[in-house]
Amino acid sequence: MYDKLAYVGEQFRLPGKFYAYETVKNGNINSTYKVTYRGDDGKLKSYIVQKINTNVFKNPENIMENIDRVTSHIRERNPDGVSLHFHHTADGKNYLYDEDHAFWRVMNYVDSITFDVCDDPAVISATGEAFGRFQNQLSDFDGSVLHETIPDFHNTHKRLDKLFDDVAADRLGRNDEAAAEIETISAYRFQAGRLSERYANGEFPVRVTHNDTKSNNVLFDRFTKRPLVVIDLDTVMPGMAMYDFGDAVRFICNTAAEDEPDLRRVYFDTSKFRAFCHGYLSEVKDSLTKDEIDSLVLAAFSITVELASRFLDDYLTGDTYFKVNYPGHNLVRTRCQLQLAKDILRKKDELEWIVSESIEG
Ligand code: GN1
Ligand code: MG
Repeated sequence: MYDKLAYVGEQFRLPGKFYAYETVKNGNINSTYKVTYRGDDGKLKSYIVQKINTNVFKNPENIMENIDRVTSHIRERNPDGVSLHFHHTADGKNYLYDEDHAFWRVMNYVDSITFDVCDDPAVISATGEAFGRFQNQLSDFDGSVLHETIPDFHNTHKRLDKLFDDVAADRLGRNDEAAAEIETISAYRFQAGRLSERYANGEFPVRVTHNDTKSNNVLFDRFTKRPLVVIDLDTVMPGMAMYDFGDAVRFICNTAAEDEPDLRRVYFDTSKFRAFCHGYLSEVKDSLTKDEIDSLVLAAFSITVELASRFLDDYLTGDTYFKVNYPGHNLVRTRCQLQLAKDILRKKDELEWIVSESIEG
């Protein structure tokens, strides 16, 4: 890896001498490294180097074009904020294909912390604010100029259709092991696919959305614990605002990790939900429509079932999409997400009430 990263750094003309690198472990798709160089003045400076998974992102140049547009728009709205900058190679491109046709990019490293698990209500609320603000910053951005980097990314209805096609085919003979999960998703199918169907029918505004609002995609100031910048813009595309909300609470309100095998530890934490709603709605309560606000809780349920179906589909078809750490990892992830979806459904009334309470202030 050292040689490869040194080569990539050279192509992006990073100044100084390659000093060290470490692998950044979060992310199920791309490979991320923090690389550090020692400048001529002896000072250390770090960068983020990423290898994009071209099995998932078929046209990675399109991602870079989208990111360029979105980051410049955000910089105009918020000139004093921290922002993401991509380095260029000698031929002026913000990406590089190496000799194995792997796709690389390099960006500035922002000294910060991220939260995979978070118990502090102030930080959870600040995460909500950050994603709410991100939504607002893009409210006047023309989504039609964006490439659809992964078509139908959060079309839950289509995702579920695909899952059941693969269940019908059972190519690897893995259905038996997942029988209970297939049955649960089948029971949730109509309800979970409903919002995406209504969106396809034009019943909700088309927003420019982030589409991967995990809390560790917000960088925080180490000391003030205030949000600095929203990262991971690979899937910024037109979509439903409430799905960004839903994906964020799916991740941050889970009492356990996204792939927790012990389901007794997996709950949807209503206090964390209250904290997130507080921050998020303080930003967007006047910009979202009533229909969108009324669909926030259903969106949390829907995207949780959607992710369960994506993990399960990957399991049934041979684990080719998400990185897995052990055999059956995708099935464990599926079970965890379904446990969470079940708890969201059970607490639906309470969660709806928390949303309305947060709007009032
Ligand atoms: C993937 O790689 P990462 O962690 O940024 C996935 C998301 C899922 C997430 C689940 C392009 O995101 O949709 O919600 O895993 N990204 C893509 O952890 O499929
Ligand atoms: Mg991501």
